[in-house]
Amino acid sequence: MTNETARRIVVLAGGVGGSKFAVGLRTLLARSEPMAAVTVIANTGDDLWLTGIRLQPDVDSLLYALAGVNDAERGWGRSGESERVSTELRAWNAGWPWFTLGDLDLGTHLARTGWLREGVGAVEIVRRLSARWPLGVEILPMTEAEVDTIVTVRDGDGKRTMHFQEWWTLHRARLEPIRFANPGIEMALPAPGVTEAIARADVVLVAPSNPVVSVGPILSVPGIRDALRDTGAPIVGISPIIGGAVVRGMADVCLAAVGAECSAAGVAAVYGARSAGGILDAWLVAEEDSATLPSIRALGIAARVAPLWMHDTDSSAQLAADALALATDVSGL
Ligand code: FO1
Repeated sequence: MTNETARRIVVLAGGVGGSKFAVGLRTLLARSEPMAAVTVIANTGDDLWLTGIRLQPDVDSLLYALAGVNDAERGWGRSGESERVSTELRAWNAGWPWFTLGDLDLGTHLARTGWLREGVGAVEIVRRLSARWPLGVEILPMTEAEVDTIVTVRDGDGKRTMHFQEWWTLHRARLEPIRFANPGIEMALPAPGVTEAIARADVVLVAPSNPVVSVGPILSVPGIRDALRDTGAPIVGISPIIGGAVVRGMADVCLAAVGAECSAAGVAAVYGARSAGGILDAWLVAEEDSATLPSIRALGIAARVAPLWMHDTDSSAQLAADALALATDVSGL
């Protein structure tokens, strides 16, 4: 297999589910297709400014997980973390007392913020951060523009808006979301390399991330949907809903806010069939959701059952193998 014929695989991903999937895909390819190249297009809607520094949570989750330095229990931040600075910030009443900035994690944010102030773009910043470890996967932010997700919640008989991170980390998504928006995203451009990666991909995979607040923002960047529509690559997604329930996080309340059913079929409908103006050619659902196969196929999306639980790297690698196998089948190769 020469480099020209080596497969190029693009993954659309959010934070935690995306990270596990990316690690599993890398593990699979290291065994079966070492020349394949993987580009993960990361959601940046979770990003925020806090005490003057810029955070990119989903990018950092992917970075840390692929580097093997992530805190797997918490699902975010660095392993072996300490919180001396965060304790001081609370003492100064600076930032958000409910939002922990670990000391090692702050190193990432300070490096990123310093480079941003020098005029360095997000793609180059992620490249510099990635260069520290042999990730074996390229991480690309979906855009270099700042398009933070803002949530409108019901507040009594009124409404209130807040940054996604306040809604998620302080309120734990308990405030009923009415709308998610990424102000300014309509003016944003795909980050350099994003549409090119999609155009020349042999396979595009949609990781089992939150379809509304993680994959949603990626699809909202002007130009990315068009690139997905036009690519010759089969596009295969993995349901983030197993047995009719979310695996973790708050996808259920997010789906309700956009009027979608919290099910494997409901998420497939949110993405839509590529043949009907959506993005999916095929969709992997868990055995527990095999009853939804006919309704997914009725949307014009090929559908197949596979084990979706990513308990460890082997099960994540097997999921990646099942997704690639489905991609091969739908592309008729
Ligand atoms: N999540 C929490 O639940 N509590 C926190 O204090 C927290 C801090 C934090 C700091 C940096 C970072 O990159 C992520 C952090 N997260 C925290 C997780 C974050 O909310 C998630 O990674 C995603 O943005 C939501 O999926």
